[in-house]
Amino acid sequence: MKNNSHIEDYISNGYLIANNIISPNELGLLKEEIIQIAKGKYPGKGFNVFSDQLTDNEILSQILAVHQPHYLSPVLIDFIKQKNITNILSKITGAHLPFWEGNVKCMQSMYFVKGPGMPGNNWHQDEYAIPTRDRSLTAAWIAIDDATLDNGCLWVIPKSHQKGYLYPKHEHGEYDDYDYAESAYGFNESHKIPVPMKAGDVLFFNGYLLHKSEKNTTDTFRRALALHYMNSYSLLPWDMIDDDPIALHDFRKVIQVSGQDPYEWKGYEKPPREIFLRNCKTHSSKDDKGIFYRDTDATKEKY
Ligand SMILES: O=C(O)CCC(=O)C(=O)O
Repeated sequence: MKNNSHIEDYISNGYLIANNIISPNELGLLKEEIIQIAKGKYPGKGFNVFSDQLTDNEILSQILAVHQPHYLSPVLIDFIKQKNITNILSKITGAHLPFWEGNVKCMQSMYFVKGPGMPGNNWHQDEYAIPTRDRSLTAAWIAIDDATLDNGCLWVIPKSHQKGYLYPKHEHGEYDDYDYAESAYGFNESHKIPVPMKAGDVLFFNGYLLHKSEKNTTDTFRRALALHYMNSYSLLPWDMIDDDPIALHDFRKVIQVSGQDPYEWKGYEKPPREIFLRNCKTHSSKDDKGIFYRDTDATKEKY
């Protein structure tokens, strides 16, 4: 990657696949690291929930996803800065913006383990949760295993990001197939396409692009690492505390990965030494989100 026509395609379609840019060795590190994290390798809060008696597969079978694993794991931080990924991000993240110079920062990681029978995520747009000010939110979704129609690969609706419209969300009621998260509605699904991928491929997509994944109906894992990035010039009003003026709020638990951070002078916030586990299979109640909370009241309040 990536010549100008790839960049034009990304701006127009809202997604781009880069084949084979993560090596088997790197994938092996990722597979091992999630087991180590789950077994409590790193001091911190959030993962003392599995018995020592369980096998690796028994532990992994209980995890749908781990949020912000890079808050604890240096291996995950290395992936956030992986050069093949950041080179592409430096060309596409703000390619729709005038005067953009390739500056990119990362604010989120999510490690999907998604074992046998684990549900998909219904239609959504990532900007709904992570609001950039310039529509620059960009996911890099790394296939750690082959992602297939049967094990729950992603689906996208090409060009659905174009207008920058955030669709409303509601409870979808299909809890045998999708997790608890509300689904977007009010659009035409007829142009949806599946995005099967080989292990080592990376799907990049814009934060307004409608996408979903399906349930894993196989007996193996469908692991993937989703990393989220944005233009460093945009403030990020995310994870706010109550009396913060929204116009100035700027989430600073970020990692600069390309170019200069124009707001470097603000400094960076150290993330908490904690990660969040999503273990939901199927849910009938919106309140039962299947998240193991860590023990402190602070986290219960926040999440
Ligand atoms: O990996 C999945 O199953 C869902 C990922 C997703 O929707 C996302 O990263 O926004």
